[in-house]
Amino acid sequence: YLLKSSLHEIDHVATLVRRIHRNRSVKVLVVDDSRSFRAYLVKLLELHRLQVLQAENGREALEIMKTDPGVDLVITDYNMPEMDGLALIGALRQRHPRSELAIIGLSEQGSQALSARLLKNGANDFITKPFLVEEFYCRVIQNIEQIELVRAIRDSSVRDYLTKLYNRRYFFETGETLYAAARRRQLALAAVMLDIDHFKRVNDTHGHLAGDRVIKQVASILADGVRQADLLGRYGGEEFCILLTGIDQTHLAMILERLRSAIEATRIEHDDLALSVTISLGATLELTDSLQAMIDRADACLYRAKQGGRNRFVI
Ligand code: GH3
Ligand code: MG
Ligand code: MG
Ligand code: MG
Repeated sequence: YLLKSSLHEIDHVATLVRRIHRNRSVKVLVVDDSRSFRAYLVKLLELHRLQVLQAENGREALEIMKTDPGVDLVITDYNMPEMDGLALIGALRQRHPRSELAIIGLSEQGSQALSARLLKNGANDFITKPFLVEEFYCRVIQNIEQIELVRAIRDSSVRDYLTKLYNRRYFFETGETLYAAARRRQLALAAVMLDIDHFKRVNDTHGHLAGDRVIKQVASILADGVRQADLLGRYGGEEFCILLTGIDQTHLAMILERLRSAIEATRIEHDDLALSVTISLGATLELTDSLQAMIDRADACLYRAKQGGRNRFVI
């Protein structure tokens, strides 16, 4: 019976891990001064294809966290030289809120006071050594799932469901900050509006699903075509907006042309068809009275690009 139940447990763990992996790879940092125990933890985690980093004390762990922003979960021992688990957890929580990083503290058996202190210092959970493998997996997975859930909720409030780009509300919220900084520090800022050409034809000829597919594909090409620092959003239906910082006229023209030609060159597969579309773009570098005024100006340029024959940009 015991064997059966533990096999069932491992199956359950595999299902949970698969669910997490669907989204992306999960990164775990293991912190323990005992090399052999660390190796054991790493093996358990890697068995389920979790990506694992290691540190042998708190100080080393903090260094890794500074250089690698992608860690989802830290599992830390308490008793370590240089910097112990409590100090590490305290330091980590200065920079990484519970909504972004899960921390599990490891404590020795019979030290309930320590477990409480780990939690009080900011750990989400603790595991008492020695532990059952099933318990270890369950706690690890539950903590990762919680982080993923918070991320999903946050994403759904700022991202557009179809394209996963930022929605209009988030674009303006964050855009206002970029705009204010550009005004204050006299930095260059470009506002771009773009719209898919004759998009109604796609819907009318191939149906709404094909239309959705096209919008998604265009969004993904745009996302690949802008820098990490640029702000790209879905403005509405088949219209997108971009804010680019620290850019001059020549560079802006280059980027707009690159986006235009990338979309023109793409064949979008839908059923047995290979669809192609073009976009028109309008942009301005003038820091007018407000972000909305800049967008309006870019929109006026977009209108001229449409009037001029589409599949082009106007600055
Ligand atoms: P133009 O070159 O002048 O932009 O022509 P157009 O046909 O693209 O004109 P318009 O911008 O007026 O049409 C946009 C159409 O996009 C109208 C609307 O039905 C469709 N649309 C808006 N949002 C979505 C969406 O999420 N999915 C799909 N499939 N269609 C959408
Ligand atoms: Mg130790
Ligand atoms: Mg439109
Ligand atoms: Mg259009």
